[in-house]
Amino acid sequence: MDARTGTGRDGYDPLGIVDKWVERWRRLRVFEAGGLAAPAGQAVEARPRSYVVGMYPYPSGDLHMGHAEAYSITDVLARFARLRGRNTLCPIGWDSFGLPAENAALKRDLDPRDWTYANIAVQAESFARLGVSFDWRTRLHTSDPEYYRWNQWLFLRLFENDLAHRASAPVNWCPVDRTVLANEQVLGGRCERCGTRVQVQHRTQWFFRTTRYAQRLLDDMAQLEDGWPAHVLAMQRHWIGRSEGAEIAFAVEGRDEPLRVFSSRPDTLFGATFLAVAADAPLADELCADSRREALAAYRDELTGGSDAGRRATSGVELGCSAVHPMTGARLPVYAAEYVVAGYGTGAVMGVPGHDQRDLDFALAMGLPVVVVVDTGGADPATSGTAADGDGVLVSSPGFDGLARDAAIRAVTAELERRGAGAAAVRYRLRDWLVSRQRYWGTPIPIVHCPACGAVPVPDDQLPVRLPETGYELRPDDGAAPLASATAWVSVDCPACGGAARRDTDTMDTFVDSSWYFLRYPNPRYADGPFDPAGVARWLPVDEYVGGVEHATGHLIYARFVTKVLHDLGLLPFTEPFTRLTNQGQVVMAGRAMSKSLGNLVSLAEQLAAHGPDAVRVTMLFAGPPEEDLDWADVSPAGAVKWLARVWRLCADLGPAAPGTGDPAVRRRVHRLVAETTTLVEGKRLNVAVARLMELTSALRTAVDRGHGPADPAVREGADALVRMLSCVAPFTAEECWERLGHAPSVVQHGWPEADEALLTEESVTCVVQVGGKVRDRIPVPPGIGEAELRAAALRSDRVRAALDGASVAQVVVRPPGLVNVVPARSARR
Ligand code: ANZ
Ligand code: ZN
Repeated sequence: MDARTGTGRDGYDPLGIVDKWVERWRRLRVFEAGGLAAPAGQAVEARPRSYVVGMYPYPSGDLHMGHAEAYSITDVLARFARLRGRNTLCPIGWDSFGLPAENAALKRDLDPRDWTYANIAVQAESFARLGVSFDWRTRLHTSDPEYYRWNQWLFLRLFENDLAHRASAPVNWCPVDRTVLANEQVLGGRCERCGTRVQVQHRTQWFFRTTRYAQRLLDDMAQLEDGWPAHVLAMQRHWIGRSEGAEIAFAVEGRDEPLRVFSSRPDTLFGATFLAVAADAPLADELCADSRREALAAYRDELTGGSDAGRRATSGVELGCSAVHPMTGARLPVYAAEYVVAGYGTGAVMGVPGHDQRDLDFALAMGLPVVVVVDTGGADPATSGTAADGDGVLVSSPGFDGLARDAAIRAVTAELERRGAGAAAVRYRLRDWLVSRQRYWGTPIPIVHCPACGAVPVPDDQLPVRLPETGYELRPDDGAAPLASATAWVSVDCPACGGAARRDTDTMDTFVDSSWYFLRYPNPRYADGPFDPAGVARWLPVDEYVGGVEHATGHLIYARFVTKVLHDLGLLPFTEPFTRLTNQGQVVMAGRAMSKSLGNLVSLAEQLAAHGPDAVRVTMLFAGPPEEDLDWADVSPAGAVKWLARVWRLCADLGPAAPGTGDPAVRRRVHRLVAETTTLVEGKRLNVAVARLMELTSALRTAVDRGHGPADPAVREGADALVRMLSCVAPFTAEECWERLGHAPSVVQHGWPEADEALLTEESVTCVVQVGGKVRDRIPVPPGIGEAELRAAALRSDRVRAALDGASVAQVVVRPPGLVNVVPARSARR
């Protein structure tokens, strides 16, 4: 079916109505929130507010199917809140710093700015034509100096409060491209661009101390139990990864400092047969004997960069020193091993191959002894290759044998404390947030490095530190960070001593930008701080936050962290930024994620051109629950167009309503469906809500065709209700229908329909009343009627009395609600 011609739709033109409404909504300013950023204390709005935020987009090109899905859901929630009388703010901005702009600029030899802002312009236009009810006054771009200056401000507040610090951390280095790669540019240990094996290099980089907030990030989840999906909370809990155990000190021969390890199983101490430290950390260098340096360097060369997941447990290199067991005094070898993570615990482990699988894999690969110290009744790990990690009692642990796990942990920890060789400890899997990026298109870090003063913060009144717009190389030949090539920009006077100094040449992770953008929306031009306190008081925290589950641990942890920091600085009155969270699923094609290389990319622009924005929105919302993946191969935008055309025709067919309230059965049906749809949207069961609207459409059509006709006031009432509710999912069509029903100027200004409680009681059913087995009457009764009540109703019937003709009643058989049989006494009329 060709949408343009309107074939088969009696003139319904889903594309022809778009511009008209985009324009009219703009002119009427119907999506502008009341008193957006009015001064503090000024009472502008008595209505309760609703702040509905979709995670802001990255401007990678035009909008795609994923955007359409996410913002269709966001928009339904916003429009629903608005119709229900809430002062609603649905903001929009762009996450416009980031690597793709830099890659596109490199490839096409242009300025990342031009690429970025051109894409933003295209997306903004597409959003408008998708009918998303944004309040465009909130518009912000994180790559604007007026925005990123506040990233720098935030950085400085963290720095002052000892929440930003520098430490050495590994980066992925591509020796061919001579550049640092982001983790997402490393595929299977190789450079995404040239396929070369990535090397690990160490650089001093900036971190935010998220670990200081680990326990509060856990504790405050209590506030989110009702509003966030349970699996997102579970993912965060796992990501933060609280672990209880002990820190244990092993003396190292020839070294003053002991080697400390963190173990969640101090009860297995007597099974430790080696120690291992993270291969990519300085600790390995400190422990390494001179004779082993070459071996360590060679081992490091083959380390693969990237995520922790791919770390092999079966390789390592001996460092040539020995550690002393704190209980037995045994000498244990010390290794550098890839499977030990530098950032977790102390970056060192005691290897207990009997009871830890990775230690066992390592020990078997290295030919190290395997000692069983917990009797779990399982097979011998040394021969089976499977660590005995079950419960049991201690064995071969002099002084502790026979103790079960918890008691053993307590006893061994107490003994370590007595000997000054350890203490109970809590560790978190969560790591400090590495915010330095060796990239150009990001927020410059507001620090100046002075040979005399060290790392000196740029004074607030010198912010923003602007990105140089010229005189830089995106990929300098010397392999340095792009900003280091902007020599004129880099040289600066030290803010502290005035001497010659250099700017920090890293830029910030773009997750810094997105950790607080929702605070700025109410007043994006605010110049006295990152956000307007009055706007924040009026709109925050976010009532409904919508975005992909891929942000469950990254963005949503960072935003929670920054919110808590700002709270602690006295700048925010709340500790959690997002009260309710909805995750939308992915749009896939024929069971697979859409991708250019698979050739299964569905173009949103083409879908919009073929079916119009309303049908695309309806298709996405109707396909399944918001959080589930949506397979475009299984849905029918043409079907959605047909339904919308039916609604449109229904409204076109209705004449002026006759007086009165109309057919009571139709009214009851309408009000029941309004009540159900309301509950469904509240519960975010949007696909079922759309199904109810379809049901209402059919019911009204039937009533027009077979019932009291197009003038029935009940049908008219139903069509009004249908169109108001429809405006949340298919706003363009709803507006056209609203006009056809004789209203003006926009359905947005009219409320969500209210269901009349009195009409929600169930309709009556027909009860057959027999006398002596012969049907004598049919009476309407409520479906839930009780036995005694039904009996009385049947005996009241005139027809039943006539049939009895004076005979007395011997028995009444009552089967609610459908049947009553009155048995007359034999004596009568015989
Ligand atoms: C000895 C031991 C014996 C361990 C045993 C476990 C089982 P969770 O529970 O996730 O916190 N570990 C400690 N630091 C590490 C690091 N930096 N890199 C890799 N592994 C590390 O894990 C804690 C356990 O993970 C610690 O307890 C340690 O191994 C290991 F039967 O110590 B265990
Ligand atoms: Zn200085």
